[in-house]
Amino acid sequence: MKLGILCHATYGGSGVVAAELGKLLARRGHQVHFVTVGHPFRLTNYEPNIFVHEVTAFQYPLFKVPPYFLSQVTKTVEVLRQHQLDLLHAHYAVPHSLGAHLARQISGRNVPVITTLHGTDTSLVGAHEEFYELTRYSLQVSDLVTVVSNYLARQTKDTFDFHRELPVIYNFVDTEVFRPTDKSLRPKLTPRGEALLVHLSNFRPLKRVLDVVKVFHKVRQQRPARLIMIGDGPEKPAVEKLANSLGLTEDILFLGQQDTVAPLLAAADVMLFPSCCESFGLAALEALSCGVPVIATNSGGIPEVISHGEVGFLTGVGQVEEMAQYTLRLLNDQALHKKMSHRAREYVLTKFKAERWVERYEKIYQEVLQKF
Ligand code: GMT
Repeated sequence: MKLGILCHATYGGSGVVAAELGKLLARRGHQVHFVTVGHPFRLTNYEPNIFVHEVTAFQYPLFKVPPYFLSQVTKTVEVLRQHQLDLLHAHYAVPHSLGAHLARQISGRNVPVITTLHGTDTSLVGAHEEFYELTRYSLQVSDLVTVVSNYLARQTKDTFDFHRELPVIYNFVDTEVFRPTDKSLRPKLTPRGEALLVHLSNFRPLKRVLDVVKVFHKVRQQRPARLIMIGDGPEKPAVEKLANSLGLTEDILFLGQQDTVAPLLAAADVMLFPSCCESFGLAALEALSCGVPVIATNSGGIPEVISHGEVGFLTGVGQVEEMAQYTLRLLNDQALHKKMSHRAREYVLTKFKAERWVERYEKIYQEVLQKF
């Protein structure tokens, strides 16, 4: 098949899923064309069958900001025609679903549009009155809408009064890249052999990054430990301020955005993932694949990813004390940690291995094309 993928190129789960999906589809022999504003951050090396069509900013004094959306539609029209695409797959409803729909109308190439919802596109952005009607319309004109968890399916039905089928295609992980064995960075990160905790996110308020520091503070009062914070975003100044006021600056490493996160995750003992609302939680899945148990909340789709007591522990949102207790339990009981770490890896291999879910997307493409 010749596939067009519209996705965000910035750091974030939806862009990761789209990029990883494209890579694996290309390896299965499909031709994959990304149409993006900026270069997708997980597509760093050349891969056969992958083509990236970056949208260029159209500058004109009349425009306060370049109309990227229109340029992305134009680029998609061009790619649809020139490469005779069979299908468009929009990741993240706003604005890609509408963009794909407009491009097919303008191009005169009547191809199916599949929209994959990732969470914040419907819960925060799409549900906002600014974009509600536009998002609802985009879902209606898509030939198929998929979601990344059962939780998101329910939420989408309720928010948009959407009653067509919503196949759940979970996030997945390349278990060859995210693997437990690469511990090469550990001595650099914990030079004195301390326990190592990790957090990875875009530091938006819903990630509750301040809770990460509060949990770490409690753990740190009981035993030597360090924390690596991967990512960047609006909450970072507040987090740094809190770390400073608690005297933790020596023990917290703010690494900023990183292109290669697997060896950093694999070096850690426990991941802290205290989000208040998460449709799935890809970062947690990547940690589990590295054999790192996760302390998270029982909100949104997280319980579909983390089974409490098996591969990590779940608490209510904001239950900092409980999170710290679970973390300490894991750090202080080596046998328990080993058991959970092993189970986490096995669990990912059986439930979330990339090939399984990529095949599911491929099958869905074929079914949609047959019916179209
Ligand atoms: O978590 C974010 O803020 C980024 C966001 C995105 O769209 O890039 O992630 C969403 O999509 C991921 C991939 O499907 C999911 O694993 C995340 O859970 C989801 N984030 C939220 O629901 C908050």
